[in-house]
Amino acid sequence: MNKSVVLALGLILSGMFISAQTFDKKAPQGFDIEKKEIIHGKIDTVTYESKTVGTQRKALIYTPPGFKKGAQYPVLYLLHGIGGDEKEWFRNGTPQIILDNLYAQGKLTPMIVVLPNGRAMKDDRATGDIMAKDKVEAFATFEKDLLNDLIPFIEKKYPVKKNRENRAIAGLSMGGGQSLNFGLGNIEKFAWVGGFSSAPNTKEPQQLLPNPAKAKELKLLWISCGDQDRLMSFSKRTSDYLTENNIPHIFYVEPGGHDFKVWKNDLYLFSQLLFKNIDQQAISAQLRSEK
Ligand code: FER
Repeated sequence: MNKSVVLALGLILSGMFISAQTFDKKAPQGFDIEKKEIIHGKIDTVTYESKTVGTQRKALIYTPPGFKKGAQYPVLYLLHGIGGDEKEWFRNGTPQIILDNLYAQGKLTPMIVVLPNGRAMKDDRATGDIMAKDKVEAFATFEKDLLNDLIPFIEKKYPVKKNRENRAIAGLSMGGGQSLNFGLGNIEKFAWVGGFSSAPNTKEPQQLLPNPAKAKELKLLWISCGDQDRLMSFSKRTSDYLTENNIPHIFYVEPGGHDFKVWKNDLYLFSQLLFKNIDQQAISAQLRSEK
């Protein structure tokens, strides 16, 4: 073998080794237990002016341990489900604990996480009939609020990197549908997209991605769902369409239903891939092979 073949083989093998070593399939015990002895990030509530809704709206912001105003961070927009609001992840998913623990192990690229209220209407509380037509429609309206009101606000108030390579969107259920709809509909704005147990608001594949080749510009397209979730078909049909069109993506079917046990595990896995040089195909193959 000549030298370049040896070098190429070496690179391929070491790449496989690294991805196999660093990518767990399931969060280890204690991943969501608060540890006193480590440095913690910080959660704040912010209020922004929404021209879309015509009100002041709230979002939570998690800044990472060791956050410095002088640095510049990538941003993850992390969206909630139909029964929630900007506090749903915080209350039920403790993302600040999961992420603090990952930072303590050096497993994350420092990022700011924005937890918005994805029900873009004047009364955006999760009260009354949460399935009412106007409330469900407000989850679609949030695309405008996010792009025209919230992102510009964050980019003015926080030291963040403002290009697509440094902007991610992910969410659970209705928020998963929003992430796929808004992320794939605005690939020039987002390079990292994740749908966790995406709900029926997920657009049909043809409508979601009329020009599938465009999705090759994504750094990460993550679709996950619990194997007991009755909403599986929305994730599966999306992944099938991507596969038919040779679009690199990760389709991760995990044990579980439609609940925070699954979504916390998704955040644990997904967050470690963000804003890094990753090989989706390799990770995907690994997830499939170790059933
Ligand atoms: C539906 C079933 C589930 C639906 C939405 C959901 C709008 C959302 C669930 C969630 O966000 O957890 O028929 O229709």
